[in-house]
Amino acid sequence: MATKVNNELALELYRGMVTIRAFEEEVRKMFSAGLAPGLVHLYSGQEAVGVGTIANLNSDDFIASHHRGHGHCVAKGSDITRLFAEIIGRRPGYSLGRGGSMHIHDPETANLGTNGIVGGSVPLATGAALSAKLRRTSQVAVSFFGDGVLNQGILFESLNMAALWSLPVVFVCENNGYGEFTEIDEVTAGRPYSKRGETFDIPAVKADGMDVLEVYREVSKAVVRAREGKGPTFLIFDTYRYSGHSVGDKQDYKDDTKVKLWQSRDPIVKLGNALVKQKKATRKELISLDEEITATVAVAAKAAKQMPEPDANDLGKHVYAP
Ligand SMILES: Cc1ncc(C[n+]2csc(CCOP(=O)(O)OP(=O)(O)O)c2C)c(N)n1
Repeated sequence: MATKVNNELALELYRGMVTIRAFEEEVRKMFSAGLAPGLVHLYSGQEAVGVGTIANLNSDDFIASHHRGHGHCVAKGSDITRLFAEIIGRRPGYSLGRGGSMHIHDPETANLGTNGIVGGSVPLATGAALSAKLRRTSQVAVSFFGDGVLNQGILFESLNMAALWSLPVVFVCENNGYGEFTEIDEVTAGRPYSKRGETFDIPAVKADGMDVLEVYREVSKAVVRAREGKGPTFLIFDTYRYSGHSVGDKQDYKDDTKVKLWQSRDPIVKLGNALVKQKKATRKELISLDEEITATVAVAAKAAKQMPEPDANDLGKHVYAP
């Protein structure tokens, strides 16, 4: 099925990716200024995967994210000031400022949260899909996970259940080439990695994660399939993280030539060039859009920094179900 991407959608995808890039730059500054407790893992470079995937979802479709998950939260529609607030430990944040970068959750956007447990998003999304099926809704669940999850048992258990029960779940592997400081190809058997889906008779596709339109089209087919009750899809998007594993990583394990090659395939530049070439936008319009978004994100970051710190009385909240 060919999915048409109209002008409005293409601009929405562009806007989404620029917002995430600007957001992550602010987070980098916050961490460097000592404002963000714990670690932060930036999504810059991978924007096309989150934005192209989530553009296919309704507000009540579930996502489950990973430790590099700010971009997913932004794309799903969370308020960026509250996201910043959570990351720097301020009370108006999504987890009352107690969770930080890897413990953001937003029930209003059906976001089951960022997650410090590598692979944690896989059973969460599979469970949400089971719940949608049992409740007979048309909701779909997306699990975002890194290539580091390709060798984890929980992935195989979840794929088995999802296939067996035809669950409406889309497995989205963001293959950014590294698990912490190790090249994934050095530690992972079974090529292409999409075969992991095929083993369970799940349609599996490997596609370009630097091309937001390609991501959009592949996920669109998977979401239609899930909504029609035909079960899961396993997608692997090849992408790249521009930053280190977490902010502060010197990245001396990266090969300069490879870095330049991936940067030359930047998803924002790629879509921007296509929009200009197809006369859907002028270069000037795109530059002013970039500036406008960057300024809006900076205002949100500033507002978050002025917010109050967590309240000690909130300590026990959200620990037990009401
Ligand atoms: C279950 C578990 N094992 C190990 C870790 C430590 N750890 C944190 S991030 C990470 C690498 C994950 O790599 P990948 O899934 O490829 O994601 P990326 O960081 O490349 O985006 C590891 C091993 C963890 N948080 N959870």
